[in-house]
Amino acid sequence: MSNDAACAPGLQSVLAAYGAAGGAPVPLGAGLINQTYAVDGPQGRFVLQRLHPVFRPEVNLDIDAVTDHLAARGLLTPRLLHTVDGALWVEADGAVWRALTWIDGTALERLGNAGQAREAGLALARFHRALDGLEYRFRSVRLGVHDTARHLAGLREALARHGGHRRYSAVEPLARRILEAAAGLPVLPAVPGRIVHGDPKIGNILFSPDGQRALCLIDLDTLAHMPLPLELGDAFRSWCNPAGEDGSRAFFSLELFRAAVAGYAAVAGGFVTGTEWRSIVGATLTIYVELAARFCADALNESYFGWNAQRFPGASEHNQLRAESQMAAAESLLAQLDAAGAVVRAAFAG
Ligand code: GN1
Ligand code: MG
Repeated sequence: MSNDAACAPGLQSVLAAYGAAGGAPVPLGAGLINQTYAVDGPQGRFVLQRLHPVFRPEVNLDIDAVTDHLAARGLLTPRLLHTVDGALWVEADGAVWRALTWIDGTALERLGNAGQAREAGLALARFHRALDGLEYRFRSVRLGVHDTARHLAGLREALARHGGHRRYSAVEPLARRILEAAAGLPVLPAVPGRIVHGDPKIGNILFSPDGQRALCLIDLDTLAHMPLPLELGDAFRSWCNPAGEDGSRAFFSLELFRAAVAGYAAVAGGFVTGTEWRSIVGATLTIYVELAARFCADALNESYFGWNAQRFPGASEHNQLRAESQMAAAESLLAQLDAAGAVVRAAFAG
């Protein structure tokens, strides 16, 4: 992952703002959007993040309000640190930086077993339950996050714009496959939004250092009102693919799905409506195809997702593999639709 911000000229002023002048940030985590570091300051270790410009600085007001509520409900959560001047973020070099409390734990890139899947389900359900009934108007609102039609249009546009791309002929057939799969997606019923995490992929759940227990959710920039099935679809598309997001042998694990859904329903069964839980499988399939479209478009645009220059010659290759991986998992789920539906029914109505 490119982490050139570690040597950004403004970094020392950012560290000073948090009372950690002279600290040496160490790159942390595998996020594709923000750049994240661990810093050892005089008051102890903390997390420092340089926000991607897709997020407004006011997102920090939302994180502050929601984590306040989570903490008041007894949940473990990262909290924003104030600067020595009492601010929730710092602007330097045209970027927004913020700091968060350190929680000892490990972020997994893929689930290893059903016990972890159940833990992830419990953690996400506790998060949703704690926010159920919270009245809050978000200061930072990103439109069209799961507007699948918009993401598909973005893919078509990338095809139209990048006919001369060095990898066009490799990417184009995959793009056609994604657009074809999209045409067969179920129509999801409209449901009222709830306050959700917005990006509950496995890497955004912090596990205990031994990997046995899910401690809390991290990376809270995508908090939003959103239909619950889309949130759950985004969680399960990630959690139930044991190959991870850029593995070459992606599939949908019914075993992980069963454990994750059971964990989720054990805590949230009481407030999830029938319309919501009946849409979970269709939403999971939808998010696979939607995210495949986003990765595939970026295989031509090469402008959005972070990528690993140690493993791939270019952003295009990395994003193509990610798109292929989402599609392989989607096709695997498609072949197990009835069984997946039965898993959800057993958990919520059994
Ligand atoms: C991005 O920042 P990160 O890696 O947690 C992306 C999500 C995708 C995810 C796929 C703001 O999340 O939408 O699902 O990559 N975040 C944004 O790994 O686009
Ligand atoms: Mg993340």
